[in-house]
Amino acid sequence: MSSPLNISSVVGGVAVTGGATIESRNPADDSDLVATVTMGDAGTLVDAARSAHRAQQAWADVPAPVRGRAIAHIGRVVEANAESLARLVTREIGKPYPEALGEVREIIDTCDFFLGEGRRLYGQTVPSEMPDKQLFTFREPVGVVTVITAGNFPVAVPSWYLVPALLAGNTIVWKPADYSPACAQAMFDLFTQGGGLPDGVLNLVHADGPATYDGLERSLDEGLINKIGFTGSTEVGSQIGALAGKHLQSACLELGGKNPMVVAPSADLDLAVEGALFSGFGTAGQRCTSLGTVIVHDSLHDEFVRRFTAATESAAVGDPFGDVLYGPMLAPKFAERFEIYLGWIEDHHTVTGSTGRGLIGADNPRAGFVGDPESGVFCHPTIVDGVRPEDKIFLHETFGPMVGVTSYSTLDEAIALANRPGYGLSSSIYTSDPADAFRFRKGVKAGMVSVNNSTSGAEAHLPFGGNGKSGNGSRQSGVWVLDQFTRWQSLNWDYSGRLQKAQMDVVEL
Ligand code: UN1
Repeated sequence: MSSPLNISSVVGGVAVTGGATIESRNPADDSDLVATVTMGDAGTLVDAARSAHRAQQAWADVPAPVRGRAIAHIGRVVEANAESLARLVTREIGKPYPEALGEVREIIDTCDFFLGEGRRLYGQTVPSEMPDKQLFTFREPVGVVTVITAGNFPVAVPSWYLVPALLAGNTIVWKPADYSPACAQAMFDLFTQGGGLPDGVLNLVHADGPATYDGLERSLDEGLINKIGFTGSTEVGSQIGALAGKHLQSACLELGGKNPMVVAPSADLDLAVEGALFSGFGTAGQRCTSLGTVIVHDSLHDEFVRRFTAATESAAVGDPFGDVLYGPMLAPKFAERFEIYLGWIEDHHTVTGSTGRGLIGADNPRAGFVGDPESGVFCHPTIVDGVRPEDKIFLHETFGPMVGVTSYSTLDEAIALANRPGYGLSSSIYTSDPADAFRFRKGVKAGMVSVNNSTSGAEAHLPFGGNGKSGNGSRQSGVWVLDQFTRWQSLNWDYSGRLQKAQMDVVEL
């Protein structure tokens, strides 16, 4: 057990001391204090936005390829510290160590991708409708970006915002989740290590939800913020989107999911079970891409449920540094919420997949358990068969280790079921029939579709994002995210030496 860290907000390169403190504890072992955090308030957020605002022009004036070099440097620093960062992720939020290492890999991949983008921040040359005139487009940074992130991916998902936003010449106020402050501090230290980023370019603010909302509103009123990047719940996302819209600024929203997996008649059943296990229960079901409901063809339903239950019952849950399918919930509040979701299970449902529901405790032990369930927040994996389209469990995200199962007879019916909850983040189909796969891709209203792979585990250079209740259509990752962090400026250059009027001085053929 390492000694606890003392951390606070960092504004303009200076630590902000004084104020209420909170603790961050290891969710697998409550006696392990990870960090004590001095919390900021709305004023801290406004100060950070002012600091970012002051630093923005100078950062935008740094040539984009040089900003790309700063990103390359960050990638190298993260790579050199990958294991210690991953260990901290596992310790602070309980994500199994191999997954945490994968998460750190995702930061490095993101840096690798964007370092080259510094030399490719292309605009266009565009023909004019008039002679002796040339048109151009340029990508300009939006200005100051406020980034508010969840703690289930406490380092990878922030990098999806931070890396491209910095590369494009923006400055940042980052408000991480209150249950992963140490991961945020470590990430901040790695990003600013070596002086690649001048003070004020990246600011870190620890604040609770109400203070954040208040600080955002005040910053928007002062005209300090030009974009909000938010990953979190659909409810909060819609409030953030409304706040940004009221001030004529936009938000990039990455929200919840109720991600469906269709198992078609020609599916490889073992592969489908493996995919369901990984995306249903990996990260204790606490990914936005986690599997919500398996929609399995009538002909395979019973066999699928039998194999899925058997695989789930033999998977270990426990110490996230051990060989487990998943560890504890991210923080106690997620276990409390999971108890509420368990309350949604109705009489007509059949519950399998674990030796009990809800929290794992000493009086309710589970085969394969390798941690101490008494000192951490661990939940049983729960398969709920027989869910119906009108059930709460079918319609709403249950951020935890719970997977619903229902059945279908025609592909159109499966697609309608997949779309019914109104989210639209990730989805998958298991089939060996290409026609099924293409029809599903076209019919499902999700931003991401997998064929013969699970709903989780998107690669870092494809567009990531959702529709409906999963977001406002914005996409992260790859070149597409640059549309979030830049705005197009057009240039109209007339070298004719006379006033040429568009739409009026028409050149006839
Ligand atoms: C999230 O849960 O917010 O595709 C992101 C995945 C991960 C990212 C999940 N690469 O499952």
